[in-house]
Amino acid sequence: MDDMSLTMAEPIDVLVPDIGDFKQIPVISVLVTPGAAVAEGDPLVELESDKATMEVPAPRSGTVTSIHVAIGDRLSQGDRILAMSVTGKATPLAEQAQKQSSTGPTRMAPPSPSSPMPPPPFKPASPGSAAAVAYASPTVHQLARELGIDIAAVTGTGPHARILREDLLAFVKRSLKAPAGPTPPLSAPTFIAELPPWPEPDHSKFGAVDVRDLTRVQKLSAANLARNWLTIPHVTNFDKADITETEQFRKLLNPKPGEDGVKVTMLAFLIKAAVSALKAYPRFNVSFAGGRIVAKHYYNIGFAADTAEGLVVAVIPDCDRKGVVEIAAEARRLAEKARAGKLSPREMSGGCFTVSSLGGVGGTGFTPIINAPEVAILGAAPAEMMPVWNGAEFIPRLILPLSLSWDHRAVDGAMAARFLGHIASCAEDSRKLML
Ligand code: CAO
Repeated sequence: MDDMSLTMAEPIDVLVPDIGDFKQIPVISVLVTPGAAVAEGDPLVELESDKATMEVPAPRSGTVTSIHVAIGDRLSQGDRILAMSVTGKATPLAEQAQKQSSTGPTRMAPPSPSSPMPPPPFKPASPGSAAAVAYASPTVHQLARELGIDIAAVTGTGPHARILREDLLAFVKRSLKAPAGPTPPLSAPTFIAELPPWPEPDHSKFGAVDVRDLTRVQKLSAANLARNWLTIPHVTNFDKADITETEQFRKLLNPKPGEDGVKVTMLAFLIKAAVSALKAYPRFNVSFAGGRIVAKHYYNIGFAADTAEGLVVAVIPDCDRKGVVEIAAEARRLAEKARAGKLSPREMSGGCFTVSSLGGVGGTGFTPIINAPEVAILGAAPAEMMPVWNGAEFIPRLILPLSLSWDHRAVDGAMAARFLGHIASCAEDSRKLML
C-alpha cells in the first residue's frame, strides 16, 4: 500500500528553501515552463544575491504544472516558486524535506550556491565581497573545476557579465592557442583579468569616417597610459592655492614688453613647490622595482607637454639646485624640443614626479594619470579670480585649482592631503621655495 501511494502522481509546491540571511533576492532566470518534465536535481529557477547565484533544484522528478514567479520577482525563504506533479518514490532527501515542512507543501533540498570556490590566489578579495565570487551558475563552476580553470580569470558574456559555459570553452581555446610564456610570479603586484576584445563595429555604417594611423608618440603614450591606469591603484585629491601674491611676483620676474628674457609661468613655481613637498614627504619620491621600493635622493621633475604628435613628458634634472627662472628657461627649451620631436631619451627619463599643467589651456580641474614608475602626479588648472571671504568682506583673490593623483600602494590619503597642502602653501607664498 505504501509503495502504491508513493508511485501515484502527487501535487507538490516548490518553495524557496533556507537561503541563509538572504531576503528579497531577485529571480534572474526561470529555467522551466509548465508541462516540462524534470528530473530530481534539475535546476528550476536561478536567484541572484549580490554575493552569489543560486539554482533552486527540483526536489523530485515529475512535471511542472504551473509557475508562480517571473524574472525580476524578489523572493525570500518560503515563497512559492512553482507547482509540480511528482511520481515515483521520494528519495531520502526529498522525504526529509517533506518532513521538515510544517505547512504541508514539499520543501526542496537546499539550493546550491555558486560560491564554493575560494578566492583565486592572485586576486585578494575580502571575504564576502562580490569580487570573491565569480558570477556563474553552479553547473558552470563545476565545469570550471573539472577543466582546472581559475574561473576568476574568465570574462563573462552573459547578462550582467555572467560567466557561461561557452565562456569557459572559449577561454580554454584561447589558452591552448596562446604561446607558452613565463608564469607570472605569485607575488606579482597586479593581476589583470582577461579583458573582452575591443569593440570594433563598422563605423562607416553609421556615417562618414576617415581612418589614419596613430603617431609614434600616440602609440607609445597610449600603451603607457593604459598600463598605468590599469595597474596603479589611483586616488586623486583636490586642493586650491591662493596665488595672488605669487602672481604679482611672477609678473615682476617677467621681462617687460620689448625686453629679452625668460617668461616665467606658474609651471616653474609648481615644479619648485613639488621639490619642496618631495623633501618634506620622501615617501612620494619612490618607485617600485622588482618587488622592492627604491627611494630617490635626487629631484628630477617631469612636465607634460602637449605636442602635435601627442603627449610627451620632458624631465628637468636636479630641480632642487635650480631657481624658478632657470627652471622656466629649461621648461621652455624642452617644450620646444618636444614639439619639434627632438627630445633625447635622456630628456624623457629619470623623473621623480610629474607636473601636468593645463593652466594655459582651460578647464577647472582634472585627474591626471600617474607616470610610472613614479608614484604621484600634480595637475594644475587655470587660476581664476574668485571672491574670498576674509572674515569681514569678500575680496578678489587669484585661486589656482590643484589635483594630485597618487599610488595607493605607496602612500595613503592623509599623507597625500598633506603633500598637496604643502604644494599649495608653497605656491601661495613663494618665499617658502627658498627654504
Ligand atoms: N593659471 C592661469 N594662467 C596660466 C596658468 C595657470 N595655472 N598656467 C599658465 N598660465 C598662462 C601662462 O602664464 C601664459 O600666459 P601668457 O600667455 O599671458 O604669458 C599662458 O597661460 C600659456 O602658458 P603656456 O602653456 O605657454 O606655458 P606653461 O609654462 O604654463 O606650460 C607646457 C608649458 C609645456 C606645460 C604647456 O604648454 C603644455 O603643453 N601644457 C599641456 C600639458 C597637458 O596636456 N597636460 C595634460 C595631460 S593629462 O595629464
